[in-house]
Amino acid sequence: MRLPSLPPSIFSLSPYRFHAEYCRMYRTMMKFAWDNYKSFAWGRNELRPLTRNGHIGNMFGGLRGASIVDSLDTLYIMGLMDEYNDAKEWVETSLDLNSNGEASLFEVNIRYVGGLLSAYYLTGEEMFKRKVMVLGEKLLPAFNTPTGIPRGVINLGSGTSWSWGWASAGSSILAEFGTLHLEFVHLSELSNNGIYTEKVMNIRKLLNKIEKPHGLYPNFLSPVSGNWVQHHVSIGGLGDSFYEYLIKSYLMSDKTDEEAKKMYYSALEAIEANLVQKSPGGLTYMAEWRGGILDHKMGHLACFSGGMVVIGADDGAPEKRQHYLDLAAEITHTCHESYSRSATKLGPEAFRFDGGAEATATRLSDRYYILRPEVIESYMYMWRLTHDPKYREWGWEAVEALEQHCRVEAGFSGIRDVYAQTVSHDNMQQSFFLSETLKYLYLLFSDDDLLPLEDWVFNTEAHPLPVVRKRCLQGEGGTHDKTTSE
Ligand code: DMJ
Repeated sequence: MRLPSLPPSIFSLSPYRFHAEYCRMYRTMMKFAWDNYKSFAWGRNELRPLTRNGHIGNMFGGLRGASIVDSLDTLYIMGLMDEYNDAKEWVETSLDLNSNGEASLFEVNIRYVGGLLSAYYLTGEEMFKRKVMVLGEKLLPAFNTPTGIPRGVINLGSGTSWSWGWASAGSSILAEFGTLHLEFVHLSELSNNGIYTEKVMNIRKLLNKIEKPHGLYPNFLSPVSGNWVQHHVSIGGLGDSFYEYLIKSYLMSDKTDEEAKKMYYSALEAIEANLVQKSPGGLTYMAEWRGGILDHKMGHLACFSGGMVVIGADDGAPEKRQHYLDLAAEITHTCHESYSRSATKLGPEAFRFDGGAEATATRLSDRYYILRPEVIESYMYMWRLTHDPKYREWGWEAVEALEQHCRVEAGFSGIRDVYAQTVSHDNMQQSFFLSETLKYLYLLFSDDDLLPLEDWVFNTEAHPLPVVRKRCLQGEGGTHDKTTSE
C-alpha cells in the first residue's frame, strides 16, 4: 500500500489528528519494508528488494539477521506487535552467537549489542539480556593490544583480532574504537561486571592524554604505539560517532561524566576553529582537514552533527547556548540544501563547496544515496529542541522523495545518482533504514514524551539506551549510592 499524498494543510491539524495520521503512515512504511524482508530475506542480514533475495555480506562475522535485530525496537515503538513478536522469536530460537567469522567490532557493537540492549530496556525480556551478555563477552579479546585500543576486526570464535587492510599502517579508526562507550557502560550495568566500562575508560584515558594537533582528533591511531598515524580529521566517515559518543556519554551518565563533557566541548571548539566554514553562498559546513589543508567537502555522514550540536547546546558555557543553537540550525539547513538541490530531493553521499559547487556532489562516485538517516536524524533533534515546524516539513519532503524514488515493488532501495531524473536502484535495503531512518521519522512526528531525550540516549544506530541514574537509597546500614537504569 502506497502512502496517500497529504495536502500541506495537514500541518494545521490538531496535534492529536496530526500525530495519528503521520504515525500511521510511518508504520505503513515500516511494515512494507519489514514484510518484504520477511518474505524474501528472513534470517539474512539485509533484503535485496529488486532481486527479492537476502544479502549476508561480511561485516558481522557470520552473525545473521542484522535487519531483525536492528528492527526490534522500531517495531516495538511503532506498536507493530505481531512483527515484533516474530522478530523476538527469531532472536530467541535462531540468532546463533557461536559464529566463527571475521566481524567489524564497530558494526557488531552498534547494531547487535545496541539493538539487543535497547530491546531489553524497552521490553524487559530477559532473553535479550542473556543474548547480549554472551555477545558482549565475545568482543572483549579485541582489546588485547599493547595499548588496549581495540583493532577493527575480530574473529568472534577465536577472539583473534586485526586491523582493516585498508587502514594505514595497521591503525585503528577513531569512529570505530570511539563508538563503544554507551553500549559498554550498559553491558557493565547489566552484568554487574566493571570490565566493559574499564575497557572503554582506558580508550578515553589515552585519547584524553595524547597530544592533539590544534586540539583535533585525527582518524587513525596505532593500537601498538598509541600514536596518531595520519593527520586526517573528519566529522564525517572515520571520525563522526566518536564526537557523538562524547556528548552522549555525558548525557547518558545523568550529566555526571565531567571528563566526557570537557572532551566534547574542547573538541567542538577545535572543530569550530579549524573546520567550520561558510560558503560564498552563505552555507555553513564542516570541511575535512588533511594535515592543515582543508578539503571543502561534507559527507552525508557528517550531517548527524546538526543533531549532535543541538543536544549539547544547553550544557556548554551558558553564553554559548544561542551560538550552538544557531550552528546546529545552520548545519541542518546546509544538509537540507544538499537534498533540495538534487533532482530526486534526496542527498548525495558527499557534497562540495569548491570549484563553484555549493552543497552538490561534483564527482560521479559521490552521487549515490543508500537510505542513510543522518539528515533526518538532525531534523528530529532540531524539532525536539526548537519545535520549529520547518523540520517536520523537511522530514515530510524526505518521505515523499523516499516513496517516489526508493520504494520498489518489494521494499526500499538505495539509488545510484540523486541527480538523475530516472533513478537506478542499488538493490539494497540497508538495516539502518529500519533501525534509524524510519525510527527518526516516526519520532520527528511523535509527541516529545515518546522516548523523551531527558531519559533516553540513542546510540549511533538509533537504538535507545536509558540514562543511568545515580540515586541515593536509604538502606539499613546508612545511605549508599546505587546506580540504576530505568
Ligand atoms: C549507521 O550504521 C550508523 O549511523 C553509523 O554511525 C554510520 N553509518 C550508518 C548509517 O548511515
